[in-house]
Amino acid sequence: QKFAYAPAPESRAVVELAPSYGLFIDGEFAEAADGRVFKSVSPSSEEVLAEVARAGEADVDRAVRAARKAFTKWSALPGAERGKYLFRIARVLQERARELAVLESLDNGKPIRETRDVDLPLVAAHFFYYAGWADKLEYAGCGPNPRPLGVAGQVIPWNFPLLMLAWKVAPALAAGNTVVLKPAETTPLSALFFADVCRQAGLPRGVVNILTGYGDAGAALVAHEGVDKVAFTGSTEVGKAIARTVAGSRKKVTLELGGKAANIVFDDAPVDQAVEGIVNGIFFNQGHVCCAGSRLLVQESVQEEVLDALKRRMATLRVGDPLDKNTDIGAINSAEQLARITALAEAGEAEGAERWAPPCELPRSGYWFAPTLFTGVTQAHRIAREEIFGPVLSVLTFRTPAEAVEKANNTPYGLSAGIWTEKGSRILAVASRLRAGVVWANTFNKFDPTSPFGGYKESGYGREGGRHGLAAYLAEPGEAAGGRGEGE
Ligand code: TXE
Repeated sequence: QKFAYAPAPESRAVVELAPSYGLFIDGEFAEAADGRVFKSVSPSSEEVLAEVARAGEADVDRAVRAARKAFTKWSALPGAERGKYLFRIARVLQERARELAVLESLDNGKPIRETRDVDLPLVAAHFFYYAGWADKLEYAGCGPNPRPLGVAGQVIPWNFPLLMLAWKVAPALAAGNTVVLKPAETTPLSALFFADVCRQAGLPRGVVNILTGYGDAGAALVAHEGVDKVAFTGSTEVGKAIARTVAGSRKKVTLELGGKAANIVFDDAPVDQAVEGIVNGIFFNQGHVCCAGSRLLVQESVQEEVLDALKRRMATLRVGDPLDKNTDIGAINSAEQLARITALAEAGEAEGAERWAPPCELPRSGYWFAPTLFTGVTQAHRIAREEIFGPVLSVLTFRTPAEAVEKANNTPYGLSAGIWTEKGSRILAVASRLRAGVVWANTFNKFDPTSPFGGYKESGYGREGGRHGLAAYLAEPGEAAGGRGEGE
């Protein structure tokens, strides 16, 4: 039974985990060529959930070949037929939503309330949305005879494992590409369950291939000469390395990298509403969010009122078991990430900022970090400049809208920002001067498959979601032929 995988009966919310899982190549689960494996650990309990095959170069090659072979038929299908497969995948995802939500919470550490109410509904929504595009590609903005690019090599992070997969797989397939995807090493399981969803939906073999493994497998995938399009979400450092790898090749690339978003609260904002937005902005998903509102810029005149209300609200946040429906903040995804957050928080203190956290008892086993606030932060502090990617908020103040804009833009990143004010004119004036791909007004962390998402500056380039996300998987008008198929 080593690589057999038995899906849990649809009617049950529990996840049945096999002791080990294989790579998903050409419609089959298979061992890595060199037999290597690694363990996926639950960050909330440190228990080993399963052993997973670790892909190497030979497996990357095998998966890319399978995807190339499948491309010939897949890209030649009428769009409406491809759309039907995507609709079927979306339906199966909905049917198995509870099982997948539990699995994601176990493997990632995020609260079940989020996987159940945010991740899984959005995952299905992306497949429904792009299913509808599959027979309307001529409206994607790439000319009257849209053509897919070929094989997409996709590398995703661990913060929204299934959602990042959906952002990448759904538009790729709708546009007629085939896919080789590598999930992050700390969260490999939901991508493998997704492989099973594809089988259940009858997706032809080789159209989606999943390679679990580490950064070396990701590097081999993006470098493989059979890959036509690279899509990456992860750290800015790895994004830059990938950009260097593909430079000068025919490969198209989109990169969605780090962020250090400003959440700007003006003195006329309703305080309670703004506080909810601040809390959602930085504590949603333990702050493991590229667009997290990790810098609070609050107007000096209301600083005290806002911080008092924020501290009261933070004291009500429940940290603990991700499978408890009352949990607000789950586990930090890995020991490495916990070490990064801890080191940056210590740097905040060492550099003279004032640290505050509500009293909260953290579980004994697993990786945990209390919701934390730093005041007295200046722009010189590391915690104001570097992405922490954890439940840590740095508070800065401003006097005028111009100063707010200047501080918000004073970062190498440019992914997102938030504005809290009653004045519509101020929203428009400030938003148009913020160098951020997404600007939310009187809300935060709102996602929708119809909206393009992506950054400026060191937050990467290209857009995912909406029509723009589809165009990223189509050849430009007049461009030479897209990917070639291989053999039958
Ligand atoms: O990211 P990596 P890590 C930020 C966040 C976090 C930091 C480090 O600040 O603290 O990055 O996280 C694969 N070629 N973000 O180390 O290494 C890797 O296996 C190809 C922000 O986890 O970038 C995984 O699948 N692929 C971010 C994926 O890249 C490589 C989300 C991301 O891992 C590779 C995650 C290589 N050379 C972290 N090396 C966001 N934008 O949301 C690694 N990988």
